[in-house]
Amino acid sequence: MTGSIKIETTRDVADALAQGRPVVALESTIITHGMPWPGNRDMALEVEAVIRAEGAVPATIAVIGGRLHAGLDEAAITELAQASDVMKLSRADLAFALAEARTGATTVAATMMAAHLAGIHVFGTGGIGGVHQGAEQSFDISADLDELARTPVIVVSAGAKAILDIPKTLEALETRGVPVVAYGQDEMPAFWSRKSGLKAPLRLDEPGAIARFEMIRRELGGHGGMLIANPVPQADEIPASEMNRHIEAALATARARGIEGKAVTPFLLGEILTLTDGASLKTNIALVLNNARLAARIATALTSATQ
Ligand code: PSU
Ligand code: MN
Repeated sequence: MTGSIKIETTRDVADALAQGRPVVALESTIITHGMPWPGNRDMALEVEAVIRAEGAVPATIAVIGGRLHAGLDEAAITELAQASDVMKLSRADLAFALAEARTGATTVAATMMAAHLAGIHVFGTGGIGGVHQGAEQSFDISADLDELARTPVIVVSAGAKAILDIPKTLEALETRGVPVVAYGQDEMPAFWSRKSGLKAPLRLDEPGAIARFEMIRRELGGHGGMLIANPVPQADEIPASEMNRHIEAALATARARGIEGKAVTPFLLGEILTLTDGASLKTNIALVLNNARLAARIATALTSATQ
């Protein structure tokens, strides 16, 4: 009984996919576990509007009552953004939520799986999961990294947060054969900050160049995903020097409270939000919008390249 999972698509997603027009996948964990209400709903709706303004169709991915959705309408997004007890679904739990008729938000890993199933090649988000600080003790390495290695979806992010060990995250991606491409600069961006102090493995400056790179990767075969690291716009950035002390404080609180497993990333995000007095949220929203715009342009370039 393979291939029997039905993906519920909105009409505009179904039409765009059938006609080979650009579609951009969006994750839902960022809505339910990454930002507080009502900023999370506003962000999710604005992101969709940005993608539409670029001539592409947004497809927010989530599991609602055991059904896998690619594309949610405004009412569904609003309901999800306010809901409590929503599961956080990564590769390990996606099938569980479908089997048990649960409601869950998809992480980068599970969103990539669903996007690939639906035939969507580009996905815009904020930050990916990676190798956590202290991973040599905790073994906490996000399933997002293995998903990038195996599933052929282009993920547009603002780099990785410094709540992660960025050098180890880059090493793990290199080991797994995942291209990491900084957009428009040599340096790897660090989410709230344009700079991380680390050179990115690769650099490209145009959506068309990313599409050409992707087409050659397809020809080579067995190509998996790639990570685009798009720096937050200058006007919205919070310098690393300022963020680092908040990150240190959040990590110390997490250690003191013994936060583990799936709870680590949402806990750190919530702590940092409080510590920055909401400033981190404003930057977070700005960078997600910026990534959505680039994702739509890459999806558009890819549809032209494949026609
Ligand atoms: N990083 C962020 N914001 C987020 C996440 C990560 O800056 O919302 C979410 C994404 O859904 C990502 C997930 O896929 O957390 C990673 O969680 P974990 O480290 O438990 O794999
Ligand atoms: Mn983890």
